[in-house]
Amino acid sequence: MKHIPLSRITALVLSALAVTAMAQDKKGVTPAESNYQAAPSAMAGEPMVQSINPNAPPMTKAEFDVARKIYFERCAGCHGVLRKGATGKPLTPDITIGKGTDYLKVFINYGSPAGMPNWGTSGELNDQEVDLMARYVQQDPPVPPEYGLSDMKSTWKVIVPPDQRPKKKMNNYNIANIFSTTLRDTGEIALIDGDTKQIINIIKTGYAVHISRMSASGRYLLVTGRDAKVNMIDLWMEKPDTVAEVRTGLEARSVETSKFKGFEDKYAISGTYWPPQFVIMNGDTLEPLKIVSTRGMVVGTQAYHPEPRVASIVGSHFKPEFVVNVKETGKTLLVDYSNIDALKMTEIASAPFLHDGGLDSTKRYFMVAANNSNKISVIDLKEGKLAGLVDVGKIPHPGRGANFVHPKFGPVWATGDLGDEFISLIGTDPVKHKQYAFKEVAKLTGQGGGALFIKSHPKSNHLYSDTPLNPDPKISQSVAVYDIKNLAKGYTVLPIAEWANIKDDGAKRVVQPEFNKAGDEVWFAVWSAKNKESALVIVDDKTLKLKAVIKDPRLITPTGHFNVHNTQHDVY
Ligand code: DHE
Repeated sequence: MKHIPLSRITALVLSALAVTAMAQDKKGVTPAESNYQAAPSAMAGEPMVQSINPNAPPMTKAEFDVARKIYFERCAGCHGVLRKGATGKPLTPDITIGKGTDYLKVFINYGSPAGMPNWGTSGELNDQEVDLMARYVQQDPPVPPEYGLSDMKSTWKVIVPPDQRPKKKMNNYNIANIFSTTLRDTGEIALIDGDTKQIINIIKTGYAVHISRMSASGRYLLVTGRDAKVNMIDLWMEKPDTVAEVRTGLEARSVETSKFKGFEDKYAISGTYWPPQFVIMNGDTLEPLKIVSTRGMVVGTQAYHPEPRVASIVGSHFKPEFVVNVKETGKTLLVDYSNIDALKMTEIASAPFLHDGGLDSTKRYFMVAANNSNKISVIDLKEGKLAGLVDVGKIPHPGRGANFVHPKFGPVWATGDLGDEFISLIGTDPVKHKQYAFKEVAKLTGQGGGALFIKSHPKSNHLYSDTPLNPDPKISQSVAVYDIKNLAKGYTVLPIAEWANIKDDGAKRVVQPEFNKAGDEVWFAVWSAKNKESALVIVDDKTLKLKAVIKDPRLITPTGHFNVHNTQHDVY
């Protein structure tokens, strides 16, 4: 064993103690929040060539492969595929070799106040694995393969060609009120009839399925997995099912369709984390047509970033444009799809780590969280420019956010925060409420940090905020509801998980409020591990009383849910 001088051991112990003390002090960043970013990457199983740095401690091929798998399962979400740093610090050999194996082991063991989880002391990694990872991050990062048109085409399947699909709706479902529920760990979605609360179909989708979006006509549902597999589901079929599918990369989070008048259902778009790019596809077959890389310069520093991931995408209602948000470079691309052979793009720079967001009530402004910059960027989709950059709380996480009319400030859009207990209200009406437009006009206090999604509806007087990542089960298993007409009154707590009446000891995290079409019911997922019971709980929006619980052994790890009408028309 290598001899370590006493002074070095003392320094390491002191640094470990300091890290532990600070980690205990820190408010808001919990292991759950850090782990949230570090969901297993679909690339953990991808073969990659072992890269050897002669100055790094040696590793066998077998060790390298185990460490690479752990890295993609736990670390890539924050530190990036190429370890250039994203929401986590860069971990390239020019930095890590100088720190040395012992120092790195302390950090991996104890975590850091900046949000690095304590992988060792939490028991997630054993001593051997901690040692392996400390040596691994000193090697040159292996580069996953690129994914071009021929790769996409080799996965592309049109299961039912457009001319063999129904010419009219072949079922009796009230399609506008169907919900698509993510069944995360089984890689499936459940289509649920919002009127009868019956499951219509369970459809196999991509790995760790992530979101659903609707085509402009309301006929096609598009679903993306984290492995970048996109499913196109035809809701007109007698039993709605997949009619086309394609894999657009190795890792993805977003999918959307063209919504501008004259282009309804013409195009779909998938944005990928790896490779860092987006692809425009044919709207009724998913044939990949045009791939655009997002590699480029970071706003501000203008330093090159090799893997700026594509985060949220929305279809503009004002122009034939996709609004593509590029996380690490902090740029929103307005991609004009009116002529994809002579593609025009407007690049709007705001702040790094653009993540999730939604439209204001007029659909003119896209409000997107620059999450680790603690800002909301406001993109004017009519003028094609930045309308505002608003300072909010710690790590804003709106989902698509919530629009409502505030008694004093007029139309506002709201976001909750992952890193603190506040909800920010931002004025969105530059015409009649100019003095409040694109400013944080008020902060509401919520149940605590760990908020992910917030929701309202034009027909509702309520604002709902979940807190599924809060460390306190009382808070992660309930939601806060505000009376929009009397926000000063504070919030009412609805014990959603308790209402689900689940007998076992699952995590029962309550996640994502979503309204039905009429705007008089709110749906929540009660999300437990895949070997525990989960449920959907439906609340009557007028009375705030329990209306229904949906349980079924097939509802495994439900997380997001998307109402057809509200998703199609961007109602939230
Ligand atoms: Fe999500 C939306 C990325 C973890 C549930 N998530 C999004 C979007 C992005 C994103 C970029 C916006 C898509 C859009 O609008 O086009 N999510 C990521 C991650 O990178 C992250 C942090 C870690 C990861 O490796 O995936 C992550 N997300 C999660 C979860 O753990 C959640 C809570 C449960 C799950 O199903 O995995 C989760 N994300 C969701 C949901 C939406 C979403 C439900 C859609 C919200 C909406 O209202 O539209």
